Amino acid sequence: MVKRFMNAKIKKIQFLSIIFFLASLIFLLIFILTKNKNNTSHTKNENSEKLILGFSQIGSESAWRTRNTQSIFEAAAENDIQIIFDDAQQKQENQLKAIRSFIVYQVDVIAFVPIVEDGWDNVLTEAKDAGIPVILVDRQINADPSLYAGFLGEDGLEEGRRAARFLLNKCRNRTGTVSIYEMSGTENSSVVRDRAKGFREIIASDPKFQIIHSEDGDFLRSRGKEIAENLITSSCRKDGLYYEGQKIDAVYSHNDSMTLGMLDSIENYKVYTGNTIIISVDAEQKSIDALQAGKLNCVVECNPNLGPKLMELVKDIAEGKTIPRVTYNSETMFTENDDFSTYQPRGY
Ligand code: GYE
Repeated sequence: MVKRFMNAKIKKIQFLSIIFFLASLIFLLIFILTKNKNNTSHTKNENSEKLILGFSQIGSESAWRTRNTQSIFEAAAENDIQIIFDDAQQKQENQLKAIRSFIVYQVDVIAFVPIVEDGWDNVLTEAKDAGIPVILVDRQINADPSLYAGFLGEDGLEEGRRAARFLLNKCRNRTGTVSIYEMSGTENSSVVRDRAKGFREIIASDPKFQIIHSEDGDFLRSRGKEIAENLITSSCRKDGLYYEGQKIDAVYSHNDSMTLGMLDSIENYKVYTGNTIIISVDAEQKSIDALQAGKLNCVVECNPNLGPKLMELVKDIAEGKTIPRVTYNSETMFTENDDFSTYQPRGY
């Protein structure tokens, strides 16, 4: 009796052991297959016909940026190029992560808008080691030039020069100092450095032009509004804009978003700025509307429509061609002296 009971017990343990072993084997097989599948999903399908572009955009801080992104997506679709897109939410660390993920995915080309000039050498070295060419879009960087194939974007220096030339011409008959207040964009970005440098290069020709203050508005409408509000509330004057008691004769704003924010506060506080020369950069529709309404004097264009040219460069690189180190987009300027009936809709 006891023997029979023991035999039954042993058989039951053996049966359970076999079940456990089979279950473990099945689990292991599922784990391996799933892991392999995940690994392959991180790398592109080698048979993929389409060119794959990894694109890291800095964010959506302005209408200009939004149009820039749209232009790139539209052009990619027209050229049958697949985009892997990342919005960095204005953080460089997110761009570094995105570029590394593009490398893992083995995209054909990487393009990105470097939010600031420094801190790109390591990740671009990784891209170079992976054999993936890189194109800088919109902004430039301080890095070994061999780490990227070329730059496509605006000539920020010339944009700054155009703004200054307009101001010099506007004030050519004015005697006495012309006090300039500058609202600059994102600190340490190449475009801010260039727009500031180009502007200063031209006004340096006449000592009556003095920049009395430069404030970082980070290209944001909210900051432009806040900067103007601080000027207005601290001066308690309604007959113009003042900085530390000094009348501001001209405002040089590095982008329309900040300019429009400044106009918001001017309107909210009902300040008279009819004698204040306001110069802005970008040329989004709202700033052109403000120019035509007499609220601005000059709008320097910075063309966000980089998509078509970028796709040409991507295809050239993918075919092993060398691309130009620098490719500028065509840009112009709009001023109070124009025949506004000739203006076309800006599209952003
Ligand atoms: O002027 C501004 C955007 O990098 C040229 O960034 C671009 C600038 C543009 O936020 O509106």
